[in-house]
Amino acid sequence: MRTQVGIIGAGPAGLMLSHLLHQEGIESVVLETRSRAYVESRVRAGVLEHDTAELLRDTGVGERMTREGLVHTGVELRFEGITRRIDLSGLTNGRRITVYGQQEVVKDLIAARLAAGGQILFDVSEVTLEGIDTDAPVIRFAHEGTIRELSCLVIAGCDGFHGVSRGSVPKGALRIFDHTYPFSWLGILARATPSAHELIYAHHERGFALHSMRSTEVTRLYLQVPPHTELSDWPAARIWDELHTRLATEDGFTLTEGPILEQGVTPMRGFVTEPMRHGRLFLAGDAAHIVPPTGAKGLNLAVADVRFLAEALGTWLRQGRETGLDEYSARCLRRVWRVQHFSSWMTGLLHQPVDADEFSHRLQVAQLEYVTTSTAAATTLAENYVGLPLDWSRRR
Ligand code: RFL
Ligand code: PHB
Repeated sequence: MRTQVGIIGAGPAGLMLSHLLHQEGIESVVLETRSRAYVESRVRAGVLEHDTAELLRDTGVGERMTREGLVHTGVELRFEGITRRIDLSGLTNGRRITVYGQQEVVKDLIAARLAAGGQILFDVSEVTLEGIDTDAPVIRFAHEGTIRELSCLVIAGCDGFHGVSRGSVPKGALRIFDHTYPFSWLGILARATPSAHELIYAHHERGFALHSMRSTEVTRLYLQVPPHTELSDWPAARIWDELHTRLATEDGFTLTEGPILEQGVTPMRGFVTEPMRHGRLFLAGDAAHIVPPTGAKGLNLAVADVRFLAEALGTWLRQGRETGLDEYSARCLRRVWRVQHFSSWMTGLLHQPVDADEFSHRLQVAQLEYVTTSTAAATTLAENYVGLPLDWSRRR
């Protein structure tokens, strides 16, 4: 097999890249270890930045999102039993977020690629990368019982944090920045009408809690829990009790319960690979970086990476200019570190530190008061949350 761009991974990064390349008239093949049903049902992110939603619409894959996604113009911060709203749109010239499940984005992209004749091979195994230091890289893999080879001009490593691409780079060629946060998130999806119209980020002395949603019938909720938490220690009654406690307000907020459809525990880490390129291998999305989920940024960052990559590949393959490819890593990393900072800041603002004491508690409350009162501070949160423009820091 032969193609222009060999893409490893059919998550948001790989699928969006394939879709954008198709629009530039560039061929690609996507290889995915999991089945189509699995990737279409994996529950993960839910918040699309303003520009992510616009990109889906502008490139013809936003129709269902426009119909079914929930547009939000604000988020709520809850602390000391009171709720304060951040007017995201009022503070950012009308920019907003769209609540639409990651697996819905994945479904829409897969449908669009297949309808356009795009090639996605699911259920592949034994994926290895060869010749990334040459100008003729090859991906070897097993599919339907046979070993196959995909020859390409470049490889896009979009295979997530646990993929094989990053590990294919020779030792010493990449610098890794890794930070483990001392807590995890226990997340549930419940068949319950959301208890508020907007997302609620709650600071509480027992730990952070988040109220989000997927539709008018499905609520998504998260609790800060210690690392290595076992789900077996958290029967439904305990989860709901803890959510009621942490989301309570002095004016009697009521949280609607419902059957739990899905649950999981996610460790929180910050991770960055530099550079995001080695020879003819370009890393994008979670394969290159991870952020803690408090800023709702992972999927959006993955999409920003592949926008840069699609543009760079377009100028190279159509005009023969390599400057875009050479700038790819630095261009991505400026955004990656900005988002890494924002996600770390939101995490620190809202989570109970392991060494929590009255002093740290008072500091967090003082900052929450400030962020929800000062227009300058609220604008900082708002513009980062809805997403800075793609090339917000372009050096000229
Ligand atoms: P993905 O989605 O992990 O996709 C990688 C794909 O590669 C496949 N794969 C391979 N394929 C071929 N060969 C191999 N050797 C392979 N190894 C792996 C995998 O099966 C998979 O299909 O990475 P991508 O595309 O970079 O997308 C990143 C996002 O998935 C991730 O950043 C977000 O989900 C993070 N995230 C959030 N991001 C947001 O923007 N907003 C949010 O609200 C948000 N909330 C979250 C989140 C992540 C969470 N968890 C579970 C990690 C909430 C949670 C709880
Ligand atoms: C979600 O709805 O899954 C979600 C929302 C906001 C976050 C993280 C996850 O910060």
